[in-house]
Amino acid sequence: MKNLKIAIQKSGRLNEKSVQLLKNCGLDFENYKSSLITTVSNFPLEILFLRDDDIPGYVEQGIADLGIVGENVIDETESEVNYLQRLGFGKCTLKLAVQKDSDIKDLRDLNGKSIATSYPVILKKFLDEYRIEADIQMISGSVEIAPGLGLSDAICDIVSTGGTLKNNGLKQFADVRKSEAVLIGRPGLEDNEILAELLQRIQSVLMAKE
Ligand code: PRT
Ligand code: ZN
Repeated sequence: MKNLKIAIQKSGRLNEKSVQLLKNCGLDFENYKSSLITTVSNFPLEILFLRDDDIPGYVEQGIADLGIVGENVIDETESEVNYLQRLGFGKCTLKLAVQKDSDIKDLRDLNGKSIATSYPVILKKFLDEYRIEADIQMISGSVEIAPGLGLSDAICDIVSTGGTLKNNGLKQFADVRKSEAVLIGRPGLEDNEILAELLQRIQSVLMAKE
């Protein structure tokens, strides 16, 4: 049977835990930071190391069979992939936040205001659902400094401990979406035997942790 390919984050918040999960499944592989693809020596699997933003697209197109990525990235890229397993790490919440002394107290107060975010697709859907018309300012990083610089009235960004919001004089006021790392599969992979074996191992690792 042909090797499967799994895409995981090359570096960043999900890299280490993704690698650890695969190692805990008994998979033996070299984890050289410089190589973008590695072959597992004792299981029919290759590992691709990618930017997290690219993972859902690779899986949707079938270039990778599987991927480990945050649900927030899947939603933002609107990729058609199959959710196979929640993985219990990379937990965070996409939240709306404003400056501590802001007049914005609830969702309706966002009408006519500007919101900086790296998640314009998710934010637009959320605002539409609540019939709020706000101006979405797309920025790709350091979103938390936007209100202080006068670029926006509010932000929509990922929060885990809340420390970054606090350090930038911001307070959260609404949750947009919770997220964690998940295993995704390409369409059409459902009956694959290698996947079945890998899933069983992943589930045993997750159960042992509980
Ligand atoms: O290079 P690449 O594109 O692969 O990585 P990236 O920089 O886009 O993503 P990365 O590594 O920062 O995050 C990968 C995934 O981890 C995200 O898509 C989320 O699913 C998940 N995750 C979990 C987080 C956080 N926690 C998190 N705290 N992603 C980002 N953050 C950032 C957030 O943007 C904010 O700036 O951390 C800051 C807030 O953290 P606290 O603890 O101060 O609240
Ligand atoms: Zn990214």
